[in-house]
Amino acid sequence: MRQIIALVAGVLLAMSAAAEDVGITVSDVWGRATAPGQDSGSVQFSIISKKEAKLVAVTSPVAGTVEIHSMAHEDGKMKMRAVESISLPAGKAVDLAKSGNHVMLLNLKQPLKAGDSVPLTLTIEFADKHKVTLDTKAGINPQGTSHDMHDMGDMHDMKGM
Ligand SMILES: [Cu+2]
Repeated sequence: MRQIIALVAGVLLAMSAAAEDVGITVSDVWGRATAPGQDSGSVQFSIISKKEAKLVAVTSPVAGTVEIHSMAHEDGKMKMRAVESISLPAGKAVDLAKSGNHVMLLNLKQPLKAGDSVPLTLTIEFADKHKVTLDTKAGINPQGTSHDMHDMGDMHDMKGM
């Protein structure tokens, strides 16, 4: 009998460990300070999942709406649009910035200031439809500290964005 109890306890322990360690690492989470009057900002990060998964949603208490955006050349211009998800191939680091993807914080409730730490909750769905959420924080950099490619502010002022 004691052996059975030990066995059950062992299984429960294994389960809780699995729930905590979902095998996803998010790093380099950053955004840029907003200009006066600007009510949207973009966030970049690098993410790696041990198992095949996809990033399906992001929420933040500072934004009314959060969208996942991709960028593509269309008619010689960079255009961005909201996508439903970003694929995370097993064991492969996905750097949003490198692929031109980013997370868009829209209808900001407060300006993003350099030095701020903005909470983000990522929802990740595995191939078996099982979902997990992951909390992280984006460090806000001063304006104009990075490459033009990352400078989303102006692009989102374009008509239709
Ligand atoms: Cu965007």
